Amino acid sequence: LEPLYSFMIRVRVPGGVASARQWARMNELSDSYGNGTLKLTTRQTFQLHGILKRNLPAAIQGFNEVTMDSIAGCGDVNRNVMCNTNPHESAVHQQVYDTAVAISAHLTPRTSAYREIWLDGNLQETTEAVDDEPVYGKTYLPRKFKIALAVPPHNDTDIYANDIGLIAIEEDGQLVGYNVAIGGGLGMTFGMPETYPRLADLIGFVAADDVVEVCEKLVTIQRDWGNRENRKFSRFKYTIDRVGLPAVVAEMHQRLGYALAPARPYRFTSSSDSFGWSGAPDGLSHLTLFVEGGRVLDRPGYGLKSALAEIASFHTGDFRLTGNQNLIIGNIEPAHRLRVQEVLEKHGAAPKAEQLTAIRRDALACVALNTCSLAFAEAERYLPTLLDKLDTVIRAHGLAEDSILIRMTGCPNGCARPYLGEIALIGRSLGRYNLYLGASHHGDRLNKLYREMLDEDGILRELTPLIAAYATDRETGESFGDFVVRTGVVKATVVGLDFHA
Ligand code: SRM
Ligand code: SF4
Repeated sequence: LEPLYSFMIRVRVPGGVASARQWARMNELSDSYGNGTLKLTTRQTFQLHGILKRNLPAAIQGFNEVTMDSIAGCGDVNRNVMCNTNPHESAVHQQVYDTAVAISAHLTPRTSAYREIWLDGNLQETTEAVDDEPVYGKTYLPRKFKIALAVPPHNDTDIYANDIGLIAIEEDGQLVGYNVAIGGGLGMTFGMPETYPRLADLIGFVAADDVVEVCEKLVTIQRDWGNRENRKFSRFKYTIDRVGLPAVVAEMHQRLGYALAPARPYRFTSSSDSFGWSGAPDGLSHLTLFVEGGRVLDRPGYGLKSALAEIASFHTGDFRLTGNQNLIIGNIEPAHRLRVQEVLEKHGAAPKAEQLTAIRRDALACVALNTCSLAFAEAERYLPTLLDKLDTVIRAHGLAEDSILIRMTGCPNGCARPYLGEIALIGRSLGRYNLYLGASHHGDRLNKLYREMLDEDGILRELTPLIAAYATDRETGESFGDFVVRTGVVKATVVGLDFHA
């Protein structure tokens, strides 16, 4: 008798935008085959947990009916391409989103195996034609590869954490191209200082029309130069540190046949989401909802999942998954604005952003226990409880509206991008966390280890005096991360190789 295996499936959503029909289908599939919840991930995809092995084909066929798939959700290929989500935030947003979709389409594996296994239900002898992978070749990549785009001043996709980060450059209201940053990646292993998180380095500017080609060349360099002997060192960041950034850039110029122009000026000011309504009340509007831990569910008194399912039945716009595990109900037509609000209120899921502290609104936690087999400790299920306690300290010091990025993961792989947390808690063992401090508020400086193996009392004991000092001694506009670096609580991490120093 075979054990009752259950699986997680990740569904790719380039740029995070799903139609109302797609949302409705994902919602149904999570009830029919999953554990009744939808997980919105830190890379703007859906995850369904608890799918029994026998139900995998039906679930995958269900995504396919609404033109969604799980190709490149995982594996040694380019993963979901991230993009800012709120169309209200920039006039060039649509063009940047179109670039994200174009990069995703260009780098999605062509293999027909997915269709044969999951959709047609009959594995055929593959032919040369269907197995032709123009970018990946026969070997695919040594490891996963990640690309994100952002439109300044919003770095809500944390572009520096990606193998390729693209920063949209606008001039006179027009998109002219992208600054290109390469070599970001966050995973590390405890006890192996040769592994480290690293932020992407800026290498130049490319015109909008050429950006897909630049991504392709960089992917092929990693395909050809990446370490295929030890997966611990096979991400692009290690390739770059092994051969040197200038060598990678020179090779890219050679493969392109031209050189990138110098990077153009830009400025990021934040990496969190802006909550509540935006857009024009008499035109299309957008509502950003806080989704704790990215988990869409119903529980007594709080029916977010039911509310969103009802909204999907009449909404003519879209659902936008943010890189901070939140959700934007996008492009709401004027006639539906009130109705959306009423449905959310009826289900007890209306935005209460103003009642939450900013630290909670901007928090990230990875899945961790009980579905992630790599977790040493809790994250998604525990962070809300810890935040109840931290909120008391935050409110006592008048910091309820001050955004401090707190991020928790159950292991050092970095799925909630903890190394970019102004405060980060990374699981070491059940109930014990390493505390990291001092990342910048907008994602361009890593944090640093401050204390090890803290339990909850230890976490509160360490953080309480730092929060109190921040409230009284900070300079105007100074973020918590900058404050702990300026006051010498931790040293700034300047480059990835300094992370453990
Ligand atoms: Fe992740 C592996 C969940 C974003 C770095 N990640 C996993 C697995 C699949 C565990 C496994 O391999 O068995 C987790 C599934 C848990 C579960 O039960 O659902 C998992 N990762 C997640 C998600 C769902 C976290 C979340 O709560 O939102 C995110 C889904 C992303 C997506 O939609 O594609 C997620 N993972 C990330 C990120 C953040 C990002 O991409 O912006 C990172 C750090 C960035 C990076 O890649 O450098 C990340 N995940 C990892 C790693 C370490 C990679 C490395 O280079 O060392 C692993 C382990 C591995 O690949 O061997 C991993
Ligand atoms: Fe699992 Fe670790 Fe990723 Fe959390 S950070 S989801 S514990 S692999």
